[in-house]
Amino acid sequence: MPAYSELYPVNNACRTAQLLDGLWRFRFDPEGVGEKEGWPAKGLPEAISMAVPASFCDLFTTREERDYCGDFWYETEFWLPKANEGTRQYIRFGSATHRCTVYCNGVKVAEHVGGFLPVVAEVTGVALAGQANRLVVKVNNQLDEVNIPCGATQVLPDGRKLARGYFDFYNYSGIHRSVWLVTTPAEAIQDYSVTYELQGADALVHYSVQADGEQPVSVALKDAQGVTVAVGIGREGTLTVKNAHLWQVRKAYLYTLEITLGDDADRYSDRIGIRTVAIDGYRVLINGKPVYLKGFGRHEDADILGKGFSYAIAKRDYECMKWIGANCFRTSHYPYAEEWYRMADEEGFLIIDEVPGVGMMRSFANFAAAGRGAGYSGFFNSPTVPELQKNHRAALDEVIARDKNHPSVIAWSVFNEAETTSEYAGEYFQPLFDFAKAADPQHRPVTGVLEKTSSPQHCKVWPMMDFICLNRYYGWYICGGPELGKAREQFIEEMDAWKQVAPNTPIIFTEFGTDTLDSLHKLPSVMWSQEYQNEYMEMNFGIFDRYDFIQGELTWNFADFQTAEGIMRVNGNKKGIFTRARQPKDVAYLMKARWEAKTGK
Ligand code: GCB
Repeated sequence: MPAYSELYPVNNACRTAQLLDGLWRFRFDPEGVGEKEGWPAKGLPEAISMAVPASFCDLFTTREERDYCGDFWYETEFWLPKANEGTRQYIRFGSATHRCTVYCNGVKVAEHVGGFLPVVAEVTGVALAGQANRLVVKVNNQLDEVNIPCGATQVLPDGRKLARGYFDFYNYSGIHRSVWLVTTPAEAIQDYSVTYELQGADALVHYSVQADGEQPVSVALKDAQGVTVAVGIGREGTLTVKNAHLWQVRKAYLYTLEITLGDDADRYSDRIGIRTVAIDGYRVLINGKPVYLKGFGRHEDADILGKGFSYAIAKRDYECMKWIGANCFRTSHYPYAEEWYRMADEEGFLIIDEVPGVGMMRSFANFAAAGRGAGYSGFFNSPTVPELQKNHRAALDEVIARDKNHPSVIAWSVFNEAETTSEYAGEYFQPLFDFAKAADPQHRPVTGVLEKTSSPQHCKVWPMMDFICLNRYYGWYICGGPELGKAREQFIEEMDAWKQVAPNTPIIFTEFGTDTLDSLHKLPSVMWSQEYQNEYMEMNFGIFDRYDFIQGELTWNFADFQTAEGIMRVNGNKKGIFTRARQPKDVAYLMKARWEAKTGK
């Protein structure tokens, strides 16, 4: 478990959660002089204003600022009302990309590595009531091979650093998610978890609560009308819910779990959904019933905001995903803002929750190498691998702690397109798979996402997976355009090989797609035209329907998104089913017709 509580901030009679979002002070620190010059205590000299939450990148008008790589600093102030004396106080960042050090009134209060999970800094005793408290954060967005996502930091002839990801999304950086000032009682509820068992029409909810001190814990479960349906006493126990309303795919039902410490010393409430997840042969079961996964690999990505969270964008995206008949998405290639999961809980969407285990193949265009099955760079036999593995494991630990109670989360994805063909990769991943399985109280399926080289014959990791995720681009990176027929044959050949080795394991396609310009129509089709995107999809759907063990199709990508510059990218990746402005390309109507008709297999 991470050293701090991952509980999402709430306001109630015992706790407060105040958003610190807004315009903060900001400056770059290319020489890394901030600490030496005393910025944590004195504040940032010659600072400019900066929006929080947002990526800083697309708010600027020069290339140097947009592509800035190195240390950069944020500063704001916050007040603790005098009434808060006797409480414990925390500053909670939804994320800071990719690593940060947090200072309050000049005192270092937290350090965190990993850009897509919360950072919690306790400021009790450091922040003073009845005065303005200075909050200063140093963030750094360099890439290397010991942190995830992996990449390199190049130094240009003029001395500037440039982040070069071994991955296909722009290295958006900044404080991407909301920042909260949280107060709790001195003795507080720190965490809770729930697991479910279905017994006919009834359900058993096994709960466990972690809290400070020795005070007794009680819990109450309320239905959607606010009626208490079960109560429990003790830090662990089982609630019996008669005639339980199950949380179902695209038909969510949420109960509220209310936890009380002592005689109202602390309270915490959360919405939970009663459902089970299991793999049975080649089927994925939710509440014991098979479900065929339909949807997307996505990104947190939008014009101007970069990877900054916005409820407006998330709302539009859920409306588009509902319109098209989707039921699932993968948080490619990193854990998303918590609000995405809370909305999925309400909408009944399924999530494959991925950690930033991406870029584990040394190449600046590994999407192409991977797509063609050309990649082998000896990535996992480097001496720095133990340190990488430690960070990778920490990300799994933190994501499971953060997301374990979401009914929407049905699986953990340990990596995307790692170089899984060496013995070293097997040794690297086995402990991570074991860890993820054990750390999750619900023991959800654990998976990873395989590129083309990770064939059934050569991949060392697929036997560790509860279901196998494949990214395949037959008809795009392999045999595109006039060779679409040949692409189909090769695709069948590969799927027959999978059928030989794993006929009883579900296969989910987690990527397939074509770059497509919404401005380009062409009869007959050419690659990049909307017509070609349709033909490619029809070919892929034909393959998916041929095999029983293919139990899901999550296309790449929900929307066009920003990447690094290069000759294969036209101001970003254009494989969206929707444009970056979230308008449908022609293919969206094809997918809508298919997905609305397709209820299972
Ligand atoms: C992949 C990667 C994804 C890329 C995609 C592409 O295999 O997993 O990050 O964006 O291919 O479009 O090339």
